[in-house]
Order: sequence, then structure tokens, then C-alpha cells
Amino acid sequence: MTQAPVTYARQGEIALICIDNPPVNAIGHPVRAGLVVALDQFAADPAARLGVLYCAGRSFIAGADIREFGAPPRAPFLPDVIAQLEALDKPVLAVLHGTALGGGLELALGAHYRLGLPGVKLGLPETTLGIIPGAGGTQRLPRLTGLHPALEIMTSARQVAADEALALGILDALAPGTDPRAAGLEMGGRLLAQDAGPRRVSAMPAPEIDPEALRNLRASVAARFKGQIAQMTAIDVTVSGAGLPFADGIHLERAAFLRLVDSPQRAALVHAFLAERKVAHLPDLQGVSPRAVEQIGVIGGGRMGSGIAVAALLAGLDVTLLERDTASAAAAQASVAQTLEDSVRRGKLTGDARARILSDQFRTTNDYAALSDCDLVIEAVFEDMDTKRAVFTQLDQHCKPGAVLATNTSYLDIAQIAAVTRRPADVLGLHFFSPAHVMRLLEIVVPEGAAPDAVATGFVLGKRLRKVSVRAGVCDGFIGNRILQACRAAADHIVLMGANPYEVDRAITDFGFPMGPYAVQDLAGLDIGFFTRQRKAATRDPREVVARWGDVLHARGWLGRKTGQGYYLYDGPKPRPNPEVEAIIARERAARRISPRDFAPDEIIARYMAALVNEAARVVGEGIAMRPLDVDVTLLHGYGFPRWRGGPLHWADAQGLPVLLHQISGFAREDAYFWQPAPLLADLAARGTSFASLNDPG
Ligand code: T1G
Repeated sequence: MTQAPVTYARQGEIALICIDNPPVNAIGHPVRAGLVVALDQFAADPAARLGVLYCAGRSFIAGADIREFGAPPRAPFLPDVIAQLEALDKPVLAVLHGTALGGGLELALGAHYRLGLPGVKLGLPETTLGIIPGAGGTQRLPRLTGLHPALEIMTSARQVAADEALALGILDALAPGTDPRAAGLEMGGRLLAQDAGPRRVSAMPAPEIDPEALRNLRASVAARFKGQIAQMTAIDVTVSGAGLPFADGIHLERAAFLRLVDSPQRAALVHAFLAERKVAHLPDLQGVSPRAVEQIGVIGGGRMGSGIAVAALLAGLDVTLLERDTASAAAAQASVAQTLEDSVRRGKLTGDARARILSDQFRTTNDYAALSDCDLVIEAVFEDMDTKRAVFTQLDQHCKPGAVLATNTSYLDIAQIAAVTRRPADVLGLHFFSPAHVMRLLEIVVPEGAAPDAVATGFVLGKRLRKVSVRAGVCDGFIGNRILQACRAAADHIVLMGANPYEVDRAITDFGFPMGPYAVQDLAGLDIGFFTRQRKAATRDPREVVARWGDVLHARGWLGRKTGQGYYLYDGPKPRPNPEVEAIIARERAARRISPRDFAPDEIIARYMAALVNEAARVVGEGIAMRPLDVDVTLLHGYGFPRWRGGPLHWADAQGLPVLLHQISGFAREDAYFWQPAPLLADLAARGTSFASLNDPG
């Protein structure tokens, strides 16, 4: 019998209303119904003169239960529960600890006083889910903080620290300690002694509007959240409400909230939120105990290796970085020290903490014996099989039994690397994305025969490094890069047929990606594409259409940003198209006897996304990705897929799989080899079902 999520008790003249709904005290229907009962009990209890509203567990309420979205709303509705709370003729003190977010903060704003415990963070992050605060936040928060701080909090969705919340007037006081019940009793006693009565935020004066500040905010929000609707809606509702009686503002907010709850952007953003948490739920690892990891080794101090070292150091791990000689080791030391210095400058780390890391937690070496105590080693050397096999031979000799040996390779066959060791079951892939201390995606690549506890160790390390870890099978490019290659091929085919790279990049950025495929290649370096084409040439199917102009750019030494010239010229404030590129492409079209035609942005997107979804369907169908959500999370966190579209396979479901399959069939008339429909896509479309049906089979 699960305990009721809301309980009522009384100590002396103080009523104690406690919410206990693990893990984050989300306000689902049972909590709302329980609150109504408890508030009625408090109102009817003649001995109770003041109420304390608090939560058990690690945090105050984290918001409405987002799993209820999409289902028919069930009374009592949160705005009504909050109205009942605020209308009480006896005062209620809300005690906030942990994270008080969304509907949780809105409930607290309906109380008459608010007390924060140390470290508490408040916020209204609804716009990150494609909605707006729907329980009075747009109308009450501005009455406490003023209009612009409230708008900034809602549109940024940031968490407000305790001191700032006190300064803004959201909190009335801060209390020491970690026990919300005790803190509530203490401050409640003081309020009673002052004979404090209810103090309703809704009765406070509406906030002033500064037109100039509002114009600036609208402009910055429009630029920062291009394509998204919730942020601007939050501004509109808050500003309109400020000019209306409170009750009218609440109705305006509720109507807008309900519209957004039904929007595709809400479905996409909630999908993304839940998917990046589900992705670490791996049935075959249930009950598997990971190995302990406190000391790690990193092999290679280049951009990737030093980034991995910094990520581990910032997570509190002890790191020994091995380079081939003392000069390279010194360079790696300097690189790590500089990156940590950047973290200090950005306020992510104190100078003292940096000094302690460099003196106690980090060291470089060129002697493999120094890795003998490491619990886990990550190799990040040159992408060459012989080089990696040589490293793993050394690791096998020097690392202790049970150490997990990981490679950061982005495409090499991990089983081949593992084969040089006497412990292949301890070998897996940890594919970081550069810069490794910034990018959240981590592909945990699991070769056949990897020990479950080694895999579990990889996921625990990923969580410790605050990564979003996705399990991947072994193939060329694993999940993300393999899909990226298909997208690039589609883009090249579009350019071969007549579009120019700049039109393709613009269409892709207008769709919501931060950069288009050609700008990305300039960023990564055109030599990477050149080597990839060389590497694949020997095994390439003769039917595959491969653009060759990239080799011409490479031959001219145009490697992109690092040489100042590639698809774009980097000689001014903004990159600009390289005027020589189109002539090079035109020559290739002529050699292939292609008469170029125009491409509208929509057609560019249709082809690009069809190729992305088709390859993603292959990746899921082959078991390289466990579920469609694993692909979504990979593309969201490693490749800039627009989050407000949920991820490519969520997006595909929204388009309708039969529609996509029909498009692919049309494209196949030009290139039957590239546009072979993925069997999984064809099967799902034929059965009238969706990728989502594979995300939660249970
Ligand atoms: N509803 C349901 N489940 C939630 C949840 C929520 N609001 N928040 C978290 N969970 C689950 C999550 O899926 C995971 O489940 C577990 O709790 C731990 O979460 C009317 C309508 C609070 C900062 O947007 O930001 O209020 O994977 O892994 O890293 O205006 O969770 O264990 O099965 O993230 O410690 C507004 C969302 C809602 C806050 C904690 N609130 N949550 O982070 O743990 S809309 C939010 C978070 C709203 C009102 C509107 C974070 C966290 P599982 P976790 P964490």
C-alpha cells in the first residue's frame, strides 16, 4: 500500500502539510487531490492558526508531472488548488529546498510566505518543455519581482539561486539547516508571534512595464529561441496580464498554456526530456554492479585526450595522462592547465580548486607503468588501427586485472583492438565528442563479448562526467557519425544536381540546426572528409555516387577554418562563400553530364531528413542503437538536431512514416542504390505504426 502523497498533521497551532512523492515530488493528480483534502483539513481545524507546506525527500516540488501531458486533464487542476491555498483566511508558509520548479514554485507563490533552505534553486523552466507556466506563474511572479526579472526567469528557464531569490522578493527569508519541517516550525512560530495574516500575491499591484526593455527582451528572445513559440508566448501572456485584473490574467495564461500543451513543440520537447533519461535505462544491465572507478588513465594529450582528462578532473576523478615523450606530456599538461583556467574565468571553477586539481589530481607521464593502479583507461590517440593496437598491447601488460580499457575511436572496429589483449571482455568504446569537456554526448560502444559490468562501468562513468550516454553497437561510425555520413551524401547529391553548398547550409540552419553540413566540414577540417573517402574507397559499392569536389578543395590546401579557406572564406567578421567553389562543382557536374536544376529549401530539407531518417532506421533495425530514442538523443546531444523537434525519429513519426517512405520511393527513381528504403522504416509504415512504439515496448 503506497503511502498517500500528501499528509496533514499539526504541532501545537501549526499545521504541517507534507508532500512525499518520490523522486522529485512532481504534482501529479494524486498530489493535487491530496492537497485539496489537506487544505480543507487545515481550514476546518480550529486549533491550527498557521500552515507549513513542505516536501519530504531531496527536493521541493520539481513541477507538474510531465508524464500527464497529452492525457485528458483531470481535476482538480493546479491553478484551482493554488487559488484555494491563496484564498485561505489563515496564513501558509511554504518551505523550499532542493529545486522548486515550475508548478512547484507556482504553488509556493500561492502560499502567503516563502522560506528557502541553503542551496535551494527556484525556476519556471516550462518553456524548455514547449509550454508556459500554467498555474499562475506568469501573473504572480512579476508581482513579486517586477516584470523584467520575471520575464528573464521564464524565458531563460534558468534556476535562480537562493540569495538572488531573496533579493528579488520571491523568498521572504533563508533559514539554516536541511530540515524543511523544522525550519517551517521555527519561522511559523515567529509569524504566529507577529500575528501575521495571509498575504496574497494576487492582491499585490501589477508590475510596471518598461517599453524599451521589453523591446530589447523580445528581440533577444526571438534571436535566441528561433523557431520556438513558448518563450514569446510567455512574454505576451505576462505583459498582457499585467494590464488586466488578476483573474483575467489567469484566464489568459490558462488558455495559452492549454494551447501549448497540445502543440507539437511540447510533445517534442517532453519527448527529448524523457528520452535523455530513458536512454540510460538498459534492461540487460539491471542488477549488474559496475566496477569502482576513482583513478583513470588517458592515453594521448591532444585535443580529445586533454578534453577527456579535463572532464574527468572536473568530475573529481584522479587522472594520469600518458603521452609518448616528455615534450608531448608537457604540452598536454599545459593544455589541461589552460582549459581549467578557462573554466575558472567562466566561473565554473575557483582558482583554488584548479590549483588543487593540478597539484593533487592530475599528472602526466610517458611510462605505461604509471597506469598500473588505474581503474579505467581511455585511449585517445591517432585514428590508426596499428597505433591503437600498440597502445592496447601496452595497456594489457601494465594495467591491473579488472581495469576497464576503453578506446575513443570514432569508427575503428573495437573487437579488432580488443583482440590484442588477453582481456577482450574488459574492452569497450567510449566515444566522446570534441570538445570532450563540453559536449554532453558519450557513445558507449559495446563490442561482442564485452563484460556487462564493464559496460555498466562505462555508464556510471558517463553519469559521473555528466554526460548523456548512449549505448551503441559496433559498425563504421556507430550511431551518430554513420547517420551523419548519410546526411552528407544526401547533401552532396543535392549539390551535384544543382543546388550550391550555401543554399543547402541555409536550408539546414533554417530547419533548426546550428550549422549546415558544409560549414560543419569547414569547422572539423576538410582533411577529415578526404581521409574518410580514401579509407572507404577500397570497400565502396560501385553504385554509390561520391562527389569528388572535396578532393579538389583538399588538394588546394583548403581545409576550412584552420586554413582560413574551405567552402567558406574566413577573412572577415563572418564566414563568406568561397567564390571558387561553385566553379569547381560546376566542372564536376559537366564531367558527369549533369544539367543543374534549382532546389527549393523545402526540397533540400525533405531529402536531407529522409536520408537521415532512413539511415537511422537501419541503425535501429540492425541493433546498433537499442531504440529509436537512442538515435534521437544522439542527434540532439552530439549533432545539434533542434531540440524543439524532439529528435529525428520523433520528427519522422510526426511527419508520418508512410509520407517519408513515399518520398524515398520517389527519390529512388534517381538513385535506387542510395535510396533503398530501410527495412524497419518500410515495416513500420506498412503496419501503420511508429518509431515511438519501439521506445517503450514494455
Ligand atoms: N514530472 C515527472 N517526472 C519527472 C519530472 C517531472 N516534472 N522531473 C523529473 N522527473 C523524473 C525524471 O524523468 C527521472 O525519472 C527522475 O524524475 C529524476 O529526474 C503547471 C505544467 C528536477 C532538476 O521542467 O529539471 O510544472 O528517469 O534524472 O538530474 O506550470 O528532473 O528516474 O524514471 O532529471 O536530479 C516543470 C523537470 C514541469 C523540471 C532533477 N518542471 N525536471 O534533476 O534528476 S511543467 C520541470 C528537472 C510544469 C506548471 C507546468 C530535473 C530536476 P527516471 P532527473 P536530476
